[in-house]
Amino acid sequence: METTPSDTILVIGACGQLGFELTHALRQRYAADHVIAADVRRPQQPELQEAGPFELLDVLDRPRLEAIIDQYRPKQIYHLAALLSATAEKNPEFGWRLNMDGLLNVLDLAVKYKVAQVYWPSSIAVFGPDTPRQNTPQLTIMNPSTVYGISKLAGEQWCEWYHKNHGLDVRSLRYPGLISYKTLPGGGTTDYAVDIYHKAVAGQPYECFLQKDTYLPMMYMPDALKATLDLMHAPAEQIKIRSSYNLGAMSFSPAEITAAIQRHEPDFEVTYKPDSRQQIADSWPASIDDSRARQDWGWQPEFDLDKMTADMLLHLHQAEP
Ligand code: AKB
Repeated sequence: METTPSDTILVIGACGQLGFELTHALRQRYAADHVIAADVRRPQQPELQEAGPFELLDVLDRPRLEAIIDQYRPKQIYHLAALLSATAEKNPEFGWRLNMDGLLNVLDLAVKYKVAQVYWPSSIAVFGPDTPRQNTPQLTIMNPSTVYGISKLAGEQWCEWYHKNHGLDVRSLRYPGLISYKTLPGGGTTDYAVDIYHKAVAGQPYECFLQKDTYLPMMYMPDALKATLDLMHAPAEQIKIRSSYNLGAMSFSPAEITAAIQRHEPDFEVTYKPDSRQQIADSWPASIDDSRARQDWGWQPEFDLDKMTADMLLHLHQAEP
């Protein structure tokens, strides 16, 4: 175990796609009872509650958040609760409030209670239709066109502001679409790249909500976990960017992921029926330049499309009843 009793970690949004796996990874790495999982709803995955402490928490309920921080005195907070791009577009007022006020509650209380480190995820959604789409640089035109993207860009600036003005050690990554066999995403534009594997394994055709040639940056969950933990463990002087780091691993289109799956499941069929998420995808980068993350703290992904596809299909088939 790499921990002492004071090394308590609070994960807010622990029942989500990333939160569930990150909580598990942290509990594997540290003493499980020092990793406090918190979410607005009770976990559907019983292990999240059985393997360590669990607290019901709406991050917008500041007194409750403060009570939890006061009780556990966490050394680190991972604040992951958010509405993703497609859902926030349907509920812009709540999307803005949750994504913005939730972050400000966490940053403010982290300063008040001298929390040593805060992690908060940003996204490729901070970029917009005016951004160069290929190999999108760290610093470039942003102009996001979604509520989610606007909230992530504003959140990045707040992280930088808290670092500069309060010395808060807050760190962040701009995740691409995340793909996992353990958890489902909820309400994102990149969700098709998870759904498609589930349909393939179920032996059913898939109707894709993006056009076949829409390229987006994507990442397999083990790489996302590694990036997050590597970033958080890097010495503070190596963290030169306090807004959020570009992070890349692979980039593919629906046609390419279909072909990768068909190399294992030749009868798998995909049709295309773009919906409102197409417009969001069209405003995002097709690929990401993550050279700053590679230079500053040694980021290096392990999974490409073929390696991820083999692993996803293996695990999803193993989980079949
Ligand atoms: C979404 O599609 O909204 C997210 C993201 C790229 O941040 N997966």
